[in-house]
Amino acid sequence: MIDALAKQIDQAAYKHTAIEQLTKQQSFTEQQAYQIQAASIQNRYNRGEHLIGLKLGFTSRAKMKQMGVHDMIWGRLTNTMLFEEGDTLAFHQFIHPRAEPEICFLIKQKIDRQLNLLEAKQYIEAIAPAIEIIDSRFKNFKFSLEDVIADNCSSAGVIVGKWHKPTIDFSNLGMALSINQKPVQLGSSAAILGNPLRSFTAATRLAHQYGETIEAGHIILAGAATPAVYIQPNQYISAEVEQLGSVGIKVVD
Ligand code: OOG
Ligand code: MG
Repeated sequence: MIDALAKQIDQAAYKHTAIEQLTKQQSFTEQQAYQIQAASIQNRYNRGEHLIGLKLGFTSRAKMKQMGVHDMIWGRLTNTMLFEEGDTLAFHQFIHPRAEPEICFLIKQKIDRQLNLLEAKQYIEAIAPAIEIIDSRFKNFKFSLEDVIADNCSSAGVIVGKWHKPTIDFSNLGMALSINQKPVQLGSSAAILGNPLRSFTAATRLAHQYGETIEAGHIILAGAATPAVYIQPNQYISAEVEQLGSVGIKVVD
């Protein structure tokens, strides 16, 4: 069951074609959903992709409310999901992409256990503003918590801005998502579990619980501070974070 569902969701992502929710075919638990995610990402590794970090999702009330779910989730980021400023996002390679303003951590040293808030900063090399592109493989972007976990938490793209030393206090920074330089969502980093550092420690807990090691050079996305916004070709998408600056990317057909 796990492998068959994993193959379906991987193919939907690979062919950027929406499918019915997996839970409509077969019910499964949250734990099995993470097994489906792991098996589906194995298909990517078999195609030559590699892990570059982890992402947390539903770490803000705004996101939980938008998507009608009740719990934090985590997913895996691979090298083909990474874009740089100056690249373009090809709309046709997605299904119905949405953008979110995020904060990204760069890992300084290997982490193979749960960290607490006091020690966490020693493991962070740098922080940056980021845009996450999510693209549910399910029709109409509708899913249950189990579905979205199996779907690697809708992960599809990450654009990371300039790195900054983690010495600044990033617990309550203004954040915005803009389209064509016009803000469409406004929030604060405090919306992310009260402090994005909590997302980081949650990532260390979940990675440890599920047997993933966080390596030096990996990135961790803390989760969106605001609801996600659908994007379209010919738009310029940017995220601004107070004190960290902005990052942007152009969407083409
Ligand atoms: C799931 C991904 C959520 C976030 O930052 O909260 C997420 C989704 O909304 O499709 O990436
Ligand atoms: Mg996100």
